[in-house]
Amino acid sequence: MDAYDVIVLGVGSMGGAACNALAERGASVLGLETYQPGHDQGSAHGGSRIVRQSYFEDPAYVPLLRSAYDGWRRLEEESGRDLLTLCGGIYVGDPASVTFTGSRDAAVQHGLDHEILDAAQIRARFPTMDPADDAMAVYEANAGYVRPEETTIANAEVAVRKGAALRFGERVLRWSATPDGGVEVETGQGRYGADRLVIAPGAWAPQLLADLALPLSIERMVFHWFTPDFAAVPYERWSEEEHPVYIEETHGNQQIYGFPMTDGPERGFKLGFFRLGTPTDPDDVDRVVRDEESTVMQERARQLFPHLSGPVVQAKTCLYSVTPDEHFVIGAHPAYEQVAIACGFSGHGFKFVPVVGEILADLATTGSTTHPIGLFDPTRGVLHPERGEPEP
Ligand code: PYC
Repeated sequence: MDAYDVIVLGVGSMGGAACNALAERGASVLGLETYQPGHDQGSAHGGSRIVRQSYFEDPAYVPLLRSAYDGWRRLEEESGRDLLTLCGGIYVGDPASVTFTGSRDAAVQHGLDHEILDAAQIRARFPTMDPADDAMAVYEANAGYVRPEETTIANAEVAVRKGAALRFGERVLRWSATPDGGVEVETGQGRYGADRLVIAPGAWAPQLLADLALPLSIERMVFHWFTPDFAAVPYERWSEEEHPVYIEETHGNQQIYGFPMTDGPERGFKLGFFRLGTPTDPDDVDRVVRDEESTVMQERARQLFPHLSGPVVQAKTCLYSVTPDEHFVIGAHPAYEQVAIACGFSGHGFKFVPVVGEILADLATTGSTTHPIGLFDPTRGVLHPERGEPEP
């Protein structure tokens, strides 16, 4: 049986970054992945993912985001690929919304550059948008988007160049801890041994971490690309040269998010709902997007973008792995110290890819990390409702 320092299960976004970081440290690494790099069966496709630092989900994410930004630039240099575009980000909401107040509070607490805009200022600056009269926004120039497929391919290429062995098209059947404190992994093609294991399973966490019975909801999400009315607002105003990424939440309305046009006027203006996924089985996802789903999306989007009138250019499904508190799960496996796990990214994890790779490499090589990951503790009460702990 082949033996390695570390085996990584899942060479998608997080696992690929872990392979890269581990190989960088000189570990002998085997990465195992069911699909091919850049595939569209999981949570890392669709051309773009938001990056931002004024993080309304919790200011505790901000130090990780600073590290992630450094990591994005490093990965660009190492891979020679163009991954991160800082076109700005705007977070619009009514004055009491989490989107507005949380973004503002995170920016203030961490001294991040930002501007506060009211509805008239939003309209004047971004003529694609017509927000509610009481809307307020945080505008952050240091935000934008990253390219998910390119990222996953980049990490795989760089990891291999540094000596990692990556096996694609090989599904993991089971893993186990061995009596000597190592691990063993069985796939459809072979058995492998290692001192340490990293499990970065994406939407397949319920299978590969079945022993933990985490309360993860694997959800089918839909995103759409619509054609704007360029006669009303010209293409340039929708393009990444002038338009930021955005998140909007007004008066209890479900948050929407989206991107400027990144690849020319034909590709459409991409957007989606932040939540509103439907539970699914990652091996049996309904990939067909129905007209009704597009209509609901377009009607909601037009509350902010009245000129988003054109037809759907494209619609795609994607998978979220949602935890009850929407914070990630990263840390040592509660029963096996030689196993590090990362899952439950709840639809907002991609921007953290480089720093999660570093954290997983830390955990697999030293058993701890200096990055602040307390929020993601796999043993926290909300992930273990069987304990019946009171709500925090
Ligand atoms: O992380 O900004 C984000 C995001 C938008 C939609 C889902 N996640």
